[in-house]
Parts: sequence; structure tokens; C-alpha cells
Amino acid sequence: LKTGLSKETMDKTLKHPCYNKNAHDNARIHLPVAPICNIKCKFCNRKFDCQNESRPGVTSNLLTPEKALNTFEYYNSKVENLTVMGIAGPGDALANFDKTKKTIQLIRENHPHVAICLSTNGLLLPEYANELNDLGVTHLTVTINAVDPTIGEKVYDYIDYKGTRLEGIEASKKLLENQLKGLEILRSLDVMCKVNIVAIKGVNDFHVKDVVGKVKSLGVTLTNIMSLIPVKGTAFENHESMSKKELTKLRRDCDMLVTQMFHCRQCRADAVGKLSEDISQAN
Ligand code: CLF
Ligand code: SF4
Repeated sequence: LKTGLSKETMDKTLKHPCYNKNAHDNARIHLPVAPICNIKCKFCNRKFDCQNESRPGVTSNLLTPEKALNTFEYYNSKVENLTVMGIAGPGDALANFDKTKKTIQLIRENHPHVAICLSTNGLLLPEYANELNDLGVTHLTVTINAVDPTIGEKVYDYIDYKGTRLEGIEASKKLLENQLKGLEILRSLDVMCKVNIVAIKGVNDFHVKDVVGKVKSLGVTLTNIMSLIPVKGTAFENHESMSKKELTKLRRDCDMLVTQMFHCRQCRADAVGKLSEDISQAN
């Protein structure tokens, strides 16, 4: 565990099925309130959910913050041990800050025992890190696919930042700068952090260990390496994915540096239940 966390955040971490594999009987719900994204990953087809935290190929129904609270309450009465509310898209949680904020406030007011979990590409993290902590966010995932902009350039097409579109190396430099700055700020706050990495064969797979080492130096104590799932209509449409064996080997190698998740399900942005159940709100 990260140091400097409050007892409340540590207790919530124990009941968080992604952060603690022993919490397999605890459930999480993703509330899909964040449609917009402010970057373009080359593996993403925006017809689907954010691949930084989700399995592609399915789209979630969008909810307003008020509907999200109703949805939470509906599932809270049906699903046992619902201890985590996550916002994981379908776009980026922070690129839709007003909706994300309102949803957090509604859940916090009505269900203070629930851990609040976000996932983001990190572009706006320096701007919002302190406010997220004040809002009561306890868990935050940043997806970082490269810590070398020349590799990042092969993963990202562009970013939209403060009204300007940056492309190529400029985009990956700025994104990386903000991701690392964001993690640095979170280090001193009461937020448990995780870094997700999408491993792409021949593009960044050989570099994943460097990403893990870098975020370790910023105090991150858990990382989650996921395999690229090639999606139609993207630059990686016909790209070969890593085999299960290759992914396990990479995770094991990196586990020497930082604790790895071995049980990620690449959930949808509207997943609900235990990680083992694999259901969505559309089912
Ligand atoms: Fe959701 Fe992500 Fe929070 Fe978990 S998922 S926002 S940390 S509550 Fe979990 Fe799903 Fe893997 Fe994500 S299994 S894709 S790691
Ligand atoms: Fe797509 Fe997510 Fe990347 Fe945005 S951050 S481009 S939604 S994969």
C-alpha cells in the first residue's frame, strides 16, 4: 500500500476488488457518465468504451449524474457488498469534469461508505488532483502507455489541451508531463493510485518495465498491464495481441518492481457486480 493514506482510505482499499484480489466477494459498479475524451489513442475507436480501462466492442448507455445515483441505488439493493463506485468512461472521467464531480457528490452525500474510484488518461490530472481529493475520491487509475515520448508518439494521435490540438511528439510529451505531474501531486494526498498500461506488441511491450519503474519512483504501488485488444477501424485493427502466456510473463517480470494485478477483467464502462460475474447494466 501507498504510505500516508488515512484509515478510511485503507479500509476502503481492503474492500476494493481491483486493488485487493482477496476482496473477490465485493462488488463494484461503473456509472457511465463521462462521454467525451480529450485525447486520441491509436487503438481507440470512439464508437466503443475507453480502452484504457475497458474491453472494446461494446458501448455503454450514458447516464446523467442524477440517473447515475438512481442506478447506483437500484443495484445497491440487488447486489451484495457493493463497496465501490467507479467512473471509467465511456470517455475520460476528467474531460467531463462537471458530470464526474456531480456524480461523486451525489454518491458521497447518500452513500459515504462507498469508495469512489476514477480512471483517466491523466491529461487533466494536475488541474484536478487536489479537488478530487477534496471531493472524496479514494482510488484513481492513470493509464500511462509510455514514459518515452518517441514511443508515446506511436500510441497517441493527438491531445486536445486548453483549446489547442497537439499532435505527434508534442502531444505525447505534454500528455506524459501531465500524467507524471499528476501522480506527483497525488503522492501527498489521501488517494490510492494505480497505473494501467496497455501493452502493444512491438510498439511498447519492451518498454512496459520502464513505465513500471518510473511510476514506482513516484510512489505508485500497484500497476495493471493489459493486453491490447485490436479494434476495427483503428491503426491497430490487424495488430497481433499478446498471448496469455506472454502477458503473464511480462506481469511476473514487472511484479519484481511493483505489485501487479493478475485479475483484471477489462470491464465495460457500465460493468456491475463482482469481477468474476462479468455483467453490465445492459444485461
Ligand atoms: Fe472500475 Fe477500474 Fe475502479 Fe476497478 S475496474 S475504475 S479500478 S472499480 Fe478493475 Fe475492471 Fe480491470 Fe479496471 S477489473 S478494467 S482494473
Ligand atoms: Fe479512447 Fe480512452 Fe484513449 Fe480516450 S483515453 S482515446 S476514450 S482509449
